Amino acid sequence: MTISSLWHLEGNKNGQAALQMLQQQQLDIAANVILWPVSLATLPIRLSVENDLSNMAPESHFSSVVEGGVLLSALRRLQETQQDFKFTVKEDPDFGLLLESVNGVAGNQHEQTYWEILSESSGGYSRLDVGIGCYKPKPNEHIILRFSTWHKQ
Ligand code: B12
Repeated sequence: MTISSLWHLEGNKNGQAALQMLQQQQLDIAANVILWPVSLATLPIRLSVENDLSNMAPESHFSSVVEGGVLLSALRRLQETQQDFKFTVKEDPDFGLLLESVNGVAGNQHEQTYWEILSESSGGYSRLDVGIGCYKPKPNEHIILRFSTWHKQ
């Protein structure tokens, strides 16, 4: 719609009605843009579960997070869709959510065991520097939940 055709519409009664309709349509479009929920991209991730301490066969799963979503959401999504994947968390007053157990195996203060969370890339492993409630996985990241021991220093 050019300025000259708008001017032409303003000049007569039918034109004014058409102009009002046009303005209403533009308002509707603007309202939809503002109110419509934006669907965020879904990022696939791979999740492995390893427990060498009790000779369990390693498991490999696929899950996803929305863009900017945290690892906890990928674990929840997996738990909802896979019968053989279960986890529990414990809330820490300082650092948020601790991954307490995976598939019924829980970290134990007395035995000094815990679920360590790693990221694997080209065969190299790095420990996540925050917990599952804060960590934002990257697309196609390979996360490993490994049952491990810790030692008092
Ligand atoms: C010792 C220690 C551990 C030990 C705790 C052993 C024990 N039961 O005593 C172990 C090895 C289990 C551990 C694990 C992890 N830890 Co740690 N840990 C520490 C450390 C060095 C000291 C904590 C402590 O003893 N405080 C003194 C006691 C008296 O206070 P407390 O409140 O009772 O301490 C408890 C909490 O700190 C809790 N805890 C320990 N680590 C973590 C991590 C998370 C995410 C949560 C929710 C709770 C938690 O366990 C302690 C004992 O119950 C701190 C560093 C620090 N500055 O605090 C890091 C620290 C808390 N850990 C950290 C991290 C990242 C982890 C892991 C996620 C690492 C990983 N990638 O696997 C895992 C947790 C994984 C999971 N299952 O969710 C980060 C947390 C950062 C953040 N903002 O989230 C810290 C701050 C180290 C850092 N990067 O600077 N940890």
